[in-house]
Amino acid sequence: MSKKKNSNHDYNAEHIQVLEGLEAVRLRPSMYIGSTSSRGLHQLIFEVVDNSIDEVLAGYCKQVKVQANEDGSITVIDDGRGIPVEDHPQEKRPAVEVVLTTLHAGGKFGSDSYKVAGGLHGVGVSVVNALSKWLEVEVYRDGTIYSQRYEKGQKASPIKAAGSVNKTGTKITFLPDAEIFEDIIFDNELIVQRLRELAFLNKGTRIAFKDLRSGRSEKFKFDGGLIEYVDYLNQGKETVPKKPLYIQHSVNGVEVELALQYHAGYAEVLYSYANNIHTHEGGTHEYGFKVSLTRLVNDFARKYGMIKENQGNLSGEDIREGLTAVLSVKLLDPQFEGQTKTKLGNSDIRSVVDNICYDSVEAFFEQNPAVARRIIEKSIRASRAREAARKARELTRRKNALEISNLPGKLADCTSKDPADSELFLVEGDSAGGSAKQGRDRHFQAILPLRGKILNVEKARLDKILANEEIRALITALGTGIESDFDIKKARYQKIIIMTDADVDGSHIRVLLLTFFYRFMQQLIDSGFIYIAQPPLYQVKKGKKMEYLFREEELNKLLDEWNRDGGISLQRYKGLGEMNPDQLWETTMNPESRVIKRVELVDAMKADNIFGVLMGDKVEPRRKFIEDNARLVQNLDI
Ligand code: 0RA
Repeated sequence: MSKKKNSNHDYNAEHIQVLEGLEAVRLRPSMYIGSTSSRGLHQLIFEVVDNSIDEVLAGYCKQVKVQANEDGSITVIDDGRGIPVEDHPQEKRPAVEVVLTTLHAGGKFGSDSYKVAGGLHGVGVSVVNALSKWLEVEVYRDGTIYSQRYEKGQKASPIKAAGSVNKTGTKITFLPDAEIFEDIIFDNELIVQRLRELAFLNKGTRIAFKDLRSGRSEKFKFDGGLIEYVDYLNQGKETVPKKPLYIQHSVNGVEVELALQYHAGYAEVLYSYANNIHTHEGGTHEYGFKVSLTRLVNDFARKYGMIKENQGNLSGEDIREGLTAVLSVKLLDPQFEGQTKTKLGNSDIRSVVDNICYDSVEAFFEQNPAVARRIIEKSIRASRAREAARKARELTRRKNALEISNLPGKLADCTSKDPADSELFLVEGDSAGGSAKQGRDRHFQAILPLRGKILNVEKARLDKILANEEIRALITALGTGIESDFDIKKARYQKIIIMTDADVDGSHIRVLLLTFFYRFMQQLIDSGFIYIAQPPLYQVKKGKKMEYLFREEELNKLLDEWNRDGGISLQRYKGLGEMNPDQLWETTMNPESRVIKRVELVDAMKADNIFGVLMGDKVEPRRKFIEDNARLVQNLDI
């Protein structure tokens, strides 16, 4: 406001508007990038990358490089046309300045290529500029290198020619402003995941990442695009058809791309995108795809006589059991709706996608009747299993209602009835279960021993899973119900602690349990209720001194400190059962002294892939994965 008063003296009117624009961004950053947490911080990179991808979509850019620099800044380089440097006709100053200092300026250059518009996305590089301590731009255009520097969104140097060059493109380097963001440390994993996704979605584009500090470097280029995306998601699984079915088709300026493939498991994985934005909440394109697939499979099932006239249709859910599909649409004016602005709203897209998908998948079914039959058979089996599961569930529910206490016999429950301070330990084996029961604080700690390997839930269907005794005991103990009946408010414990041996069997049972939670009770993970206990690996004694150690490195360090020669006694715990109840309490269960790790789901896509590899049908990739990532599984970076 005060600046407006001075406008006659210091600035021309246009200039003030610009200043106010970027100041508004600094004042309320969350309005432009969603938040000032890690998510918002990464949004800065993706914002710049999106601009480069716009150049890809316009057909002028083949590669994008992202580099994390030693000083914490980020560089994004592309080989697009380069941001124009000529004077902007209305603003009468270099266009690159307008782009970097005016909100939503990107769209002003009126092109009819696909661009992301509105909402959180596509707010423009000016927002990145406003929220950076400094930003430097280099433009390669007309054989010349132009460069300019900004500080907190404001021009710090005029644009100047700095030599000649025989390429075109844009290089933007920025350091996020620590006054704005809670933390300005980037997470390479998040960056790499988004870049990989963009490479899948924009086939043939080279997208690279390099971290100059850690030396990590990744290069992506997928000529198969969505086909390779589905291959990646179905890695390690038996699939039908062998190669994903792929469709690419444009109608009235809308480009539709789809890749799909069934796998032998039961999970449905459907990712949809509009202009490279992951539409988590679905929308018209996803709906169009779903209704077309349901109609088509039913049409063929009737044509082949696989469902009879007097039988009802297969449901969409049944038809999508075991389906992995990625749908990507590109359109001129995407409308993003929904709570997180990730639902495509354009109503005309529904029938466009419906028609394209129906016709193309129909043609595929005509040419591959054996595949069509297998898909229909799978859907029919899913439908029967769903009916069986419904009955089984109903039975469990009725039983619950009738019997006052239906808690499993081997559960040693806690006395507290307040879920917020109740803990449930899932313990491998009866002997460790016995020690845990004796060692625990029965006031708030419950113990459920789980015998042997529980069922492989990735490979089994819900009806079979519900028939498994261990799983039923677990579900009843938790009190939440399962899948569609799941209700987090009914959870009897808000800490569920998986306590297994630190060996291969232990890590297997842990992965099985996590897969189970992930598939059927994901909210428990999302709510942060799932934990992993960390039992010690060694006990070392010397005279009156005694230490528990959790890692081999700690052991070596301590042995050096205590002087390896005489008087040291070392016990290596091979299993929980080797600890007596007091030791188990002290090292692993006592909230005062224990370490437990909370399980977090960083990225659903990655988790899906990892669970697929671990739990899928092919043995080889699973074994390799466990061998390669023994630590990862142990640390649960998933
Ligand atoms: C405005 C207009 C044009 C391109 C760009 C901006 C542009 C922005 C960024 C940001 C990162 N990389 C970028 N590449 C291009 C169109 C250029 C023309 O018409 O020549």
